[in-house]
Amino acid sequence: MIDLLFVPTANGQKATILLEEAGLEYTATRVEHGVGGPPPATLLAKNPIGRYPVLTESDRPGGGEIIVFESHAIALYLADRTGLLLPDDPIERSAAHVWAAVASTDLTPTMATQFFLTLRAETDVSEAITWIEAEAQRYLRAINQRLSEATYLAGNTFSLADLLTYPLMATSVQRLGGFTSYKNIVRWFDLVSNRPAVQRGMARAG
Ligand SMILES: N[C@@H](CCC(=O)N[C@@H](CS)C(=O)NCC(=O)O)C(=O)O
Repeated sequence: MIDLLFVPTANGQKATILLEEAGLEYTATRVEHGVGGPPPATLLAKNPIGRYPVLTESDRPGGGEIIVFESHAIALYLADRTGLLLPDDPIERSAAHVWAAVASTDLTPTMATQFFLTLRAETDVSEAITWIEAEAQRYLRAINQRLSEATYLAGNTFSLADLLTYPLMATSVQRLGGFTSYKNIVRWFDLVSNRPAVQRGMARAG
């Protein structure tokens, strides 16, 4: 049995659309997390960093409980578990890993920092905002260029790279303005938006 703890943010949406695309049965518990509040002990017992989403799989055939946190690790766990979400072709598979990493280690932290600087910071951080928004545009330009040469981020095959990127485009990136100028991202965004599993996952964590 798979249970997901999530907050309704892009990271939570990544986990729910991954689970929907993986076609696995799961329960999902939405947590209302106060800004800056201390993580509850029950969360820290599963994820010492104290962040959501967290996936727990219990009642496994081999026994024991598996706990996975970090949305990127959740994606890889579900790919291993199902044989889905990663292309078989080695060139596309390596591209899927590259663009999934761009989403997880570059664009996501950049957008999280932009969120804090623009919506939470209480002192003048305009220089830092200019810098972080230029960084975000740098990643968007690269993703837009990638999608000028391929249907999906991995190539011809839809993969976990698309799933880890999509919620960022649906939510965080919209804060920057100018989204529609990235024509290839918009074309890809519409394609991914039409997938029923993506729609279910977004609704579940919306
Ligand atoms: N790198 C983590 C980031 C997770 C993350 O930032 N989660 C946020 C919600 S989007 C959270 O739990 N924030 C609560 C906190 O930091 O106390 C992942 O990809 O799962």
